[in-house]
Amino acid sequence: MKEEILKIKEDSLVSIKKCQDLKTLNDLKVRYLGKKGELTTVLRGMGKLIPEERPIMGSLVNQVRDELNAKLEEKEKELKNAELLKKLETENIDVTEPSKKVNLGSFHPITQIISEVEEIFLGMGYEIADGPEVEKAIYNFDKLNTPPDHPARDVQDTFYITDDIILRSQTSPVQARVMESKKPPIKIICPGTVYRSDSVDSTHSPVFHQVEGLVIDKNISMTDLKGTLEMFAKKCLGENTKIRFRPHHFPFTEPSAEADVSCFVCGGKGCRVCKQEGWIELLGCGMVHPNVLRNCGIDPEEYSGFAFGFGVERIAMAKFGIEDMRLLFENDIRFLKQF
Ligand code: 2NL
Repeated sequence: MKEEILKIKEDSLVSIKKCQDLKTLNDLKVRYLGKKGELTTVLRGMGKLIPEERPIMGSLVNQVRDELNAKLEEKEKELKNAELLKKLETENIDVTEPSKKVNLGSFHPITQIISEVEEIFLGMGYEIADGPEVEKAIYNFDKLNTPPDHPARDVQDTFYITDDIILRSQTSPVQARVMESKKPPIKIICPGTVYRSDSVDSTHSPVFHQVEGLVIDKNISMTDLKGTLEMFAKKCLGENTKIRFRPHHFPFTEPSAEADVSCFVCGGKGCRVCKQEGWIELLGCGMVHPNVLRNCGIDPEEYSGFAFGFGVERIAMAKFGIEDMRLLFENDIRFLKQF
């Protein structure tokens, strides 16, 4: 029996030593130490021995089993370690490999102009206000001194939802709402989308963008308007920009004017951008009509104010040299990537 045990010991130690993977190692464990394993079988045969030999053989089997267990454990650690090293070697990451190119987007030219205008006016102490695009006709027209028979209110020119509810044709209704809800001083600009029933061509779109501005306080005069808009023109189009005012008519301002700026491409000599004029029309403006103030709950004897408004598409087209307004709405990446 002793020889048998020692043979098992020798065989198993050789097998463990040669073993190359965890699966085989587990098979070896079952083969030698499992319930039906070789060593266990020997132990079962002890009954045939003479009583004096039993404890000797028993202790030998235990000794061999302990040694086998220790060797198995040691080998298992060794194999697991080797497996990990192999994994680390094959699954390594080359951090020097060039990465995939990320396609960074950019802001739409209209968004860029609006942000730039906002920065300029925030810097002059203005607040930014907004309001509904589906608006009551009373805010879009009546309160702004534009009565029901005014041509701008024709269904040819404005989108009607009902007789009283329209898509706003300007952002002034936002300003009317602010005047109603807040005591002067008021210094706001209102950028936003506006709608007019125009056919699409290279200079018209039924959906476009506007920025309007409004200042109401005691003793506001035309000089404040001129100084503010000159400052704006220089900050927006360059410090050498000159500005001129021409008389005009708007229902919501009196007096009213349009302001032109010297062409920022040719400086006034005449070029393609200013159509040989030397000047580019920038915006409409004026002193807020006393009727408008009254309609919005402000006493025109106590307060006065100025207002202005311009189309963002027109500024974007002039500034970026875009010749067709439709390009701003088609969202062709090849076009947008240029800004
Ligand atoms: C233009 C002209 C203008 C205003 C807008 C305004 C607003 C209130 C009161 C008085 Cl609440 N005026 N806005 C004034 C003058 C001109 O816009 O050509 N826009 C594209």
